[in-house]
Amino acid sequence: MTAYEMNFDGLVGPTHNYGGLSYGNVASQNNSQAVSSPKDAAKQGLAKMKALMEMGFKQGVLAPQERPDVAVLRSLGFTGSDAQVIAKAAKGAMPLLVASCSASSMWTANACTVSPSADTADGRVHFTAANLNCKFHRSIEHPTTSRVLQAMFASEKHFAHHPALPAVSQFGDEGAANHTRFCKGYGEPGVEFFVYGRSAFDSRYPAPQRYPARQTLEASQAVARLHGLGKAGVVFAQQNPEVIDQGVFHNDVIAVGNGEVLFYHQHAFLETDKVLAALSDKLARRGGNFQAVCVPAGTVSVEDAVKSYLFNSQLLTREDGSMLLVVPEECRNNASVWRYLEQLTASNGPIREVKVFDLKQSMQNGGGPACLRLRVALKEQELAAVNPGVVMSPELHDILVAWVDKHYRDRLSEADLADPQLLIECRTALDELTQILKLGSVYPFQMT
Ligand code: SUG
Repeated sequence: MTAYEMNFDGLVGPTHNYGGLSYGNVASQNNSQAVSSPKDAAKQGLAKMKALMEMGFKQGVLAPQERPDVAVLRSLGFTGSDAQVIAKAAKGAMPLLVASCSASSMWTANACTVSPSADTADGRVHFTAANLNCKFHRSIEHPTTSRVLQAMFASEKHFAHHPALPAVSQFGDEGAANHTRFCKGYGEPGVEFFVYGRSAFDSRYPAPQRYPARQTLEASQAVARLHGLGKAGVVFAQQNPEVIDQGVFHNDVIAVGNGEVLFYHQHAFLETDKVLAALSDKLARRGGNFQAVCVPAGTVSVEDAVKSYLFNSQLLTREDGSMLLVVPEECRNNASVWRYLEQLTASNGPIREVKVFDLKQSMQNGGGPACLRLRVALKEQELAAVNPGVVMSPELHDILVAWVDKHYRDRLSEADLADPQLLIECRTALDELTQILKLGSVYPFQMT
């Protein structure tokens, strides 16, 4: 049976800015208050989508959210017209306005966790929206995320949608950023790998000291239950708390998997040998031959991994079965990382090619190639049931570039977020976008 992995990249929204909102995410903290370019950010993302589409990979696009989120500001007690709500927040509580403007939904690896139909009890593709409740600016994403996902994957015959888990820290869930799937073929039953940072209820699990662990074991277990994943097809592993304290706020900053391959840093996990043995054993029972590609700390330090985002890469299977690694330009600018990559692709291992992309606007907020995409493994009939409006094509790419040129600002500073005109610009742009992507009404301003 033919099946594919399709990547749905987040289209960067018109309010992309550097709010310094993510404590524990080094890039977000370091670039706080820098002037952003929403236009460049969106175009950098679209260029990656186009390049991967042209290489023959299935590519889709996930729409951004309505920002500023005036409804959230109202829920916090700001009143009056939309313009007054924004003005009052700007005057009395700038951090809340900044949070309500974040374009963070661009990192669609955090939109939800996806389990392909070959793994689930009812044979449908399951989606659980991530509550992202560790950060206020991200915790407000899931209601719109759920509506957008429903509009993209509407067929109840093929797709099942679950709302976000209860929004408390015990069930902190960051979606696919802490989830990888191993399989022999995308349409065959695989092994789903859930990586958590701490346990909410069991103090035997060591927690990081400095930065928050966003994902809990209990959230990962709940998602596995909701998706109807059998024990044989699931492995849970704890992230090494020491790397969280060095800026690895999601597992996809230190490991990436695809097919039968796990590409990871030596210090990524706790009890690594046990984790690898479980993955290898369970994948073998599914007919797969697990391959682990470990990057030793002596070759690439955790600090260099975080700076370069070596592991926040897309690992993609080419037609000949070998793999391509899509990395951000920061990898080429890091001597030890680039040396390593040259050796890696020259060796006899599964990863044979590296492609470099300029994603600087997203990278400065801690989002690399892997953050920007949501992977959905689909069988032929499921692919046919995806809303065709969100499937990337040369025409759609050109339409979206023109749409960005028409609506996006070249520069955005914190002070600009208080401009009531920005809200009008965003709503105008998004109204047009829902028509381009054939999503129907998914934004709060379209539903009143
Ligand atoms: O949640 N940055 C995001 C980056 C998410 C990256 N995603 C994955 N690793 N999958 C975050 O920390 C920064 C926003 C700001 O500071 O303006 C931010 O939200």
